[in-house]
Parts: sequence; structure tokens; C-alpha cells
Amino acid sequence: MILTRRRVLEAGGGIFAAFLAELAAAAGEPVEIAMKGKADGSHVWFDPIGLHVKPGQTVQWANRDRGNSHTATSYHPEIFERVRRIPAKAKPWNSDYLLPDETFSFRFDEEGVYDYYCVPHEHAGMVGRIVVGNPSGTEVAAEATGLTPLPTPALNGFPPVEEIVAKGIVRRE
Ligand SMILES: [Cu+2]
Repeated sequence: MILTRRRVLEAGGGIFAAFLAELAAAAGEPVEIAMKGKADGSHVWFDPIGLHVKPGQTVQWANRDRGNSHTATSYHPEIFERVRRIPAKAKPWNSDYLLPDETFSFRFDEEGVYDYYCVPHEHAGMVGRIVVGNPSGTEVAAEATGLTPLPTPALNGFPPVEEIVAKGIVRRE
């Protein structure tokens, strides 16, 4: 495992969980993305919201929110007829509803940018982005007739690809 000096310094000054996730990502081990929410349900989010992994790496989503069910669902025409926001050759996924402490795993083989959302909380901006490898840019399919576009809070939620690649992990609460 090789971590750059900058990344080690950043992690040392940050949150330990993020450091562990970064170590796992660097080692090609499964990385957890938590589904979180405030106790009163006023805010829900993926933590981290942005994650950089290697091709072939597995990501596990875990519902760490006592008060809500969540999903991790890729933007893809085959799943709820959504605009595709994952690489053209990639397989779409849908965790279905995860109850508190339930998990779902998916292996990312194709290099590229993957955008996903939580079905019941997309309109609250509960989305996430995973960058696999070092893609040349965000590949988003052209708007196609009959597919449901993203609501504005979702569109505004994705961290920039460059930020994810630079930091490895992007957290926003
Ligand atoms: Cu949710």
C-alpha cells in the first residue's frame, strides 16, 4: 500500500473513520459508505458522499441511520427508467430498501464515474458519486425521451470528479 505524504497528513488531521476508509481504498479492500440521518429525520446523507476506488474494488453500503430506510440505487434506464449516469458498459445496481444495520455490496469493475441516489430521499439531495480508476471525464448519457431527469437537489449534490480523485474521500454532512 502506498499513500502519498499529503494524504497521510490530511488523514492525520481528519477523522479516523475516513482514514481507515482511505487505507482500505488504497489497499483495494472493501470500503463502507454509511447511510446517515439526523434523529429527527431533517437531514439524510451518504458518508462519504464521494469515493475514489480502484477497478475491481467492492463498496459496501450500510444503513447507520436508526430512523430511516435507505437505498443505494444507480442512475440507469433499466432501474426506474432513469437517465444513465454510470459508464455505458457498467452493470446497474439497486440495493432495495435497507433497514438499520442492513448492508449491500457491489463490485466496481469498469473505470468511470458512477452516480447513485437513495430512492426515498433523492428529492432531499441524498446522492453519491464513486470514481473508479482515473477516467478522462464525467460520462453522462444524453437526455433520452421517457427517462426521468434528476431533481435539482440531486444534481447539486455530486462532488466534482476532480475533488474526489484529489482527496480520495469526500465527506459532507
Ligand atoms: Cu435515504
